[in-house]
Amino acid sequence: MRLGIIGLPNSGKTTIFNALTGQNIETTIYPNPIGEEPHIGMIKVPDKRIDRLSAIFKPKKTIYADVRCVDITGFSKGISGSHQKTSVFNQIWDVDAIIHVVRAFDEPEVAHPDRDIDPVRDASTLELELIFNDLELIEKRLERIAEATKKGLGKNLDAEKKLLTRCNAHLEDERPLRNLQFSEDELKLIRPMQFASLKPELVVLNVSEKDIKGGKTEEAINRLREYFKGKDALVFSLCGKIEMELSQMPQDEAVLFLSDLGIEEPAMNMVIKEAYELLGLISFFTVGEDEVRAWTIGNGINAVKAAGKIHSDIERGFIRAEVIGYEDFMNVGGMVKAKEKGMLRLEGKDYIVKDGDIINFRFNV
Ligand SMILES: Nc1nc2c(ncn2[C@@H]2O[C@H](COP(=O)(O)OP(=O)(O)OP(=O)(O)O)[C@@H](O)[C@H]2O)c(=O)[nH]1
Ligand SMILES: [Mg+2]
Repeated sequence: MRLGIIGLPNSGKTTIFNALTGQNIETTIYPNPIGEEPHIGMIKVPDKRIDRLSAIFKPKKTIYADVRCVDITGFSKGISGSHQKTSVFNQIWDVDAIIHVVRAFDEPEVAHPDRDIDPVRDASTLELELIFNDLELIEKRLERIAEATKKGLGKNLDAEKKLLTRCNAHLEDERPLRNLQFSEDELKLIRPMQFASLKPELVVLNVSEKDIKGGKTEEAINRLREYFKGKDALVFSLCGKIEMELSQMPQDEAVLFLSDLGIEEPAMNMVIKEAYELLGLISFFTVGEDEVRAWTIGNGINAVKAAGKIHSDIERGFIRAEVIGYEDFMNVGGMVKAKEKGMLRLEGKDYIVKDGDIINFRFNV
C-alpha cells in the first residue's frame, strides 16, 4: 500500500510525514520551493496483536506490516492550470490513497498562502484542483474520441464516451469521482485516465497544540465534515507538531507524554488504521521462534494468493494452510495447546484469509 500526503503549502505535510515515518526531514516556516523532490518513507503499522504474539514466541525478529508513504511536493492553488501540473499529478496517481492535510493551526510565523486560517476554504481549494485536473483529462479524451469518430474509428468508443460524459457532469457539480459507483467494466475504462479525484481520501485537520481537544476544533471538524458530506472522505483532527515530537521520542517517554496530554495513543495510529480500512486491507500473521510477522493483503484474498505475498515458491508449491484465528490462539495461549485441542484448521487454496489469521503454509517445490 502507498499513501500520499497532499495539502496546500505550509499546511504541515512534512511534519505529518515525519510523524508517520519517524523521519526527521526539515520543516520550515516558509513554503518549500517548487520542484523539491518528494520525500519517501515507510510507516510501520502499529498492531497490538503483533506485540502480544511477539511476547509469546520471543522471536529473533518482530516485523510489523509496513506502508509506503510519500510527502507529495509542489501542490498549490492553481496547480491544475500550471506547467508543474504533470509532476504533481503523477505523484498523486502513483499512490493508493491520499491523506489531505488541512491547516487549522494558527502560527503567525508560519506563512499561509491565503493569509488567514480557513480550513473549509483551503480544503475546497485543493479539492477543486483535483476536479479541474480531471475535467481537463476528460475534455482531452472526449476530443480524441470525437476525432476518431469523424474518421469512422469511433465504433468501440461509445461506452467510454457515455461514461466520460457521466463523469464530466459529476465533476462539473464540484464532486469528486471517488463517490461515483462504477461497474468492473467501467473501472477498466476509467483506470488509464489517471483521475486524481478517484483516489480514496483521508482528510486530516492539523490543529494547534492547544486545540487538540475542545470546542474550536469540534466546530472546525463539523464544518469540514459538512463540506465533505457526500464526497466520500473521512475527516478527523490531530496536531502534527505533537505527533511529530511523539514519533521522535523513545517509547517510554512517549507513553508519559501521551498521558500528560490525556491521550491514549498517538493519532497517527488511527490515521494508519483508517487508511487500512479505507483500502480494504487486512493483516495475517506468521509466527515462530525466528520471526513473528504481519503481512498485508486485500480483504477477500484466498490462501494461495496470500502465500504468494510471502514468496512465489510458496504460492506455486502450495499444499495446505494451517490456520488459527488470533483470538482463538490467544484463548488457548500457545501453539502446542492449540494443536492438542485440534484448533488448527487445514484450509485449501480457496480459503478466504481473515484479518488476524495466524497461518503456517505447507508447500512443496
Ligand atoms: N504550531 C504548529 N505548527 C505546525 C504544526 N504543523 C506544522 N507546523 C509548522 O508549520 C511549518 C510548516 O510545516 P511543514 O510540515 O514544513 O509544512 P508543509 O506542508 O510540508 O510545507 P511545504 O512543504 O513547504 O508546503 C513548520 O514550521 C512546522 O513546524 C502544528 O500542528 N502546530
Ligand atoms: Mg513540506
